[in-house]
Amino acid sequence: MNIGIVCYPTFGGSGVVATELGKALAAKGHCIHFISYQQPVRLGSFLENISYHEVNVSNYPLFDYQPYELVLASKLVDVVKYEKLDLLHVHYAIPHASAAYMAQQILKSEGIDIPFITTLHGTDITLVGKDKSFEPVITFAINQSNAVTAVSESLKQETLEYFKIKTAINVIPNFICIEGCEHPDTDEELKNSIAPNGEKILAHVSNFRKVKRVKDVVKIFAQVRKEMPCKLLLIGDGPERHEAEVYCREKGLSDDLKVLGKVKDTERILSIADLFLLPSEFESFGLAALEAMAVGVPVISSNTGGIPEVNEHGFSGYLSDVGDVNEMAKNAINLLGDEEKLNQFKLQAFNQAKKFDILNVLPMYEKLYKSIVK
Ligand code: GMT
Repeated sequence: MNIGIVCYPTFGGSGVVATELGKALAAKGHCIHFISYQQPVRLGSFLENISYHEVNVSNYPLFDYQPYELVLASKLVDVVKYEKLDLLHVHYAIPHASAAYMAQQILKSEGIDIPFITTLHGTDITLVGKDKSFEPVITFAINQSNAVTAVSESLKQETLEYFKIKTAINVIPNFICIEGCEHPDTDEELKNSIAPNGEKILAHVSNFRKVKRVKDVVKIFAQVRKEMPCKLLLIGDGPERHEAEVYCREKGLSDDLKVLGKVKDTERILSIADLFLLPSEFESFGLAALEAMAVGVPVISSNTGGIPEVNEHGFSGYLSDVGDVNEMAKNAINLLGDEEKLNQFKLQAFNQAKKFDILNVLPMYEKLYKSIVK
């Protein structure tokens, strides 16, 4: 099939999922056209069956805000026509679904039929989606989609609760490529440089937005550090990063904190960790937790949104109520302090991640594509 994938090119989960999906589809022989305002970070260099079409946003001085949705829709019309696409798959409803609808209508007026699938990722529905000013457009664009998917059952239910949705929502979970994670080469040099005396390593990956509760990450770490020598790796960047760093300075934790910023090879870095922390206020899925589990790192998380569909309590890690830092720290201390149990959880985390192997998930997307392409 000839498929156009529209996504955000950044480090966020929806862009990662869209890019990895496109790469996997291309490896199976489909022709994939990524359409975005920048080359997606996970795309890397040239790959067979993949092309990238950039949406050029001009900065005409009249516009305080550039009309991205319009240039995206125009780009979609162009790519669909000239690359003869069979289907558009847009990741993240805002503004991708409405841009796809606009392109679809323009093409229809020229006698070209192009179906589009919208994949809901989370904040498009839960945070921004609840902002009433977006609601009519999101509801309309979702309902006009030829098919809709959500990355967890929880997100599907949230969507149905907040929007009047008439289209069926298919749950297709996020995925991980297990091949290559099975025997990850632990980067001993990196491990020694982070924890030279064999300290336990806790890790957190996110975009450091409020919803991630990064302060809770640091508070959990502070409690664990009272009980055993340990290090905290903070991976990613965003508005809450500075506050977390300041907190560490004030509490005298900085010597055991390593802030890595945005990195592309998260798996390599995560594979040196003993525990992953995800205390978010909300997660539709929690892809970062799945990425940690795939390299055998158990997860201490909140029990919100779609996280319980990914992290199994008492198996791949532990779940607690949002904000229950004390319980999260207690679970972390128990696990890290018992080597045998920790190793068992590391294995179980990997086994849990296997359920989300791309080999199981890719056919679900392909089946859906076939059902809407004439
Ligand atoms: O987590 C974010 O803030 C980024 C956001 C995105 O769209 O990139 O992530 C959402 O989509 C991911 C991929 O489907 C999910 O794993 C995340 O749980 C979800 N984030 C939230 O729901 C807060």
